[in-house]
This record gives sequence, C-alpha cells and structure tokens, in this order.
Amino acid sequence: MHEWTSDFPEELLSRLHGEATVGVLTGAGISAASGVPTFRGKDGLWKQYRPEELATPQAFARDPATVWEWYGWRRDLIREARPNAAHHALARLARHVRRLAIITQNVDGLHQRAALPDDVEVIELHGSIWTIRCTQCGREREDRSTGPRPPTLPHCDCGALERPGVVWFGEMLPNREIERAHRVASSCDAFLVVGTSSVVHPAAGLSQVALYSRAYVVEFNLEATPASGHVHLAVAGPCEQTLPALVDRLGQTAS
Ligand code: BJW
Ligand code: ZN
Repeated sequence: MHEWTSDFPEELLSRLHGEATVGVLTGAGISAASGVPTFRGKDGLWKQYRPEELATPQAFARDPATVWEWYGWRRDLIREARPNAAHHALARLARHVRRLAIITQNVDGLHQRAALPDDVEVIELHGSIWTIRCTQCGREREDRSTGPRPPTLPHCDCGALERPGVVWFGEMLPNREIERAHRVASSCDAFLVVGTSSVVHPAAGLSQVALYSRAYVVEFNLEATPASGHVHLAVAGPCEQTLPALVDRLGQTAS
C-alpha cells in the first residue's frame, strides 16, 4: 500500500492526461461531507439497527413500516444535502480527460447535481432513493415527496405494497448497470475508488477488474480497506480535500 504524503506521484498525473479514459467507483464516503451518513462508520447505526438488518427483502417482508421509516429518514437527509467539494472535483476532473464515467453505489443522486458535463456517464449500481417500485407488478415511479410516512405505506394502483427502488442484499443488480460498470472498469486508463469500504459485492470486485485490465488504480479513503492491498496508490484522507487537491494539481500541470 502506498500512502499519500504531500504530492501525487507522477505516474498518477501522467495517467490523467487529455486523451485518458477514467473510471470512478464511489461509495457512501463521498457524500459524508454533504451530511449523508455512511453505512458502516460510527454513524452507520439507525436506532438499534445495522444496515444489514434493514437493507434486505426479508426485513421488508417482515416489517415494511420500519424499513420505510428508515428510508423516510434518509430521504429527508438527502433532500437537504448538497454536492460537496469531492463531487465538484469529479466534475472538474471530467474537463481534464477525454472520458469520465462514474459508477456509484450511492442512491442519493448527488453526482448528477454537481454540474457534470453532459458526456459524463453516471451508473447507479444500487438504484435511486427517489424511485419507488411495486412489489407485485414491478411498476416504477419517481417520488421526491417528503413521504412516504408510516403508518401510511405507499401502494400501487394494482393494490400491492410499494418498496424503495434500490438494490438490497441478496438481490441482483440491474443487468444493464453492471454490464456498463464492467465495460468501464475493464477499459479505463485510471480507476479511482472513492469513499467505499469495498466489502459489498459485486461493486467491490470492480477495482480488481480494473487492475487486471491494466488500469492505474487509486483508492481515496480515510482508512485502509480490503481493496487497499490491491491498488497502486492509496490516498489517505477526506476525499472532499484529497480529490480537489488532485484536480488542482492537474490544473497546474496543464498551465
Ligand atoms: C470516507 C469519508 C471521507 C467516510 N472521505 N472516505 C461475493 C463475496 C461475498 C458476498 C457476496 C459476493 N457477491 C455477492 C455477495 C452478497 C452480498 C455482499 O456483498 N455481501 C457482503 C457484505 C459480504 N451482495 C449482494 O447481495 C448484492 N447482490 C448480489 O450480488 O446479487 C447476486 C448474489 C446474491 C446473493 C449471493 C450471491 C450473489 C447486492 C448488494 C446490495 C447492497 N445494498 C446496499 C443498500 C442500497 C440501498 C440503500 O442505500 O438503501 O448498498 S447496502 C449498502 O452497502 C449500500 C451501499 O451502496 C453498500 C456499500 O457501502 P459503501 O458505500 O462502501 O459504504 P460504507 O459505509 O460501507 O463505507 C464508507 C467508506 O467511506 C468507509 O470505508 C469510510 O472509511 C469511507 N469514508 N468518510 C473518504 N470523507
Ligand atoms: Zn403494482
């Protein structure tokens, strides 16, 4: 594992040139500075529950009101949240390279709100917190309201209970998204892994895909993760500081 000290290695800077294709995988840590709690950090608990006890189809079948209450709490936090310096740094990075694709595990939609250039692809692996889906007929609808609020649970026109349109443990990721993510990871010059604990699969496997495909792989995290041993460079620190520092450095190189 290579630690960041005060400057970025030439090898990384040289991979982020004007003709480069760059893939980024993000997790909850990139939205922490926007006030959106991470899953596994010290703020990861909601009431007495761990995310693994709420983000499953079994938990929803057993106690939909509690699961909807958790999502209601998170929807309120996310509604108030704004993209932070890390999201904005990625939007700036896009202007330094030929192509940027952001693969996110986050359901908060904050990347899309950070003034990304139109040609930046955002791949939402775990869905969106603003999508609601029928448990029976599968109909999906966008809902940005302050609801739903238990004990009133949302129901579809077909009469069945609706659920958050996100991917829970034990559920398949959307085919199209996972295929797009693989294509990005296996065809980029540099792959940045930002603010994820790298324990949830298949997302956690994408950095290995990038590594085997000869990308230069860099992790940005507060601490070491299971991925840290398999990256070219681990940049330790809050990504809302380290990512802007990297893009500032690229700006200096360009001028
Ligand atoms: C900062 C920072 C700052 C903080 N700056 N850094 C292979 C091996 C083993 C198990 C499996 C496997 N393949 C599949 C599985 C099963 C399972 C899994 O991975 N289990 C493991 C936990 C063991 N995966 C699945 O079930 C997936 N489905 C699937 O694979 O289907 C096929 C299949 C099924 C069953 C068996 C086999 C195959 C689906 C996974 C769905 C995950 N869903 C959730 C909820 C989404 C909806 C919602 O948001 O409500 O996704 S769970 C939760 O974890 C959420 C996140 O996207 C995801 C990842 O978390 P993330 O983003 O990494 O957050 P944290 O909190 O863990 O970490 C934050 C990091 O940021 C930390 O490292 C901090 O240090 C750092 N940080 N502030 C920089 N300022
Ligand atoms: Zn329905």
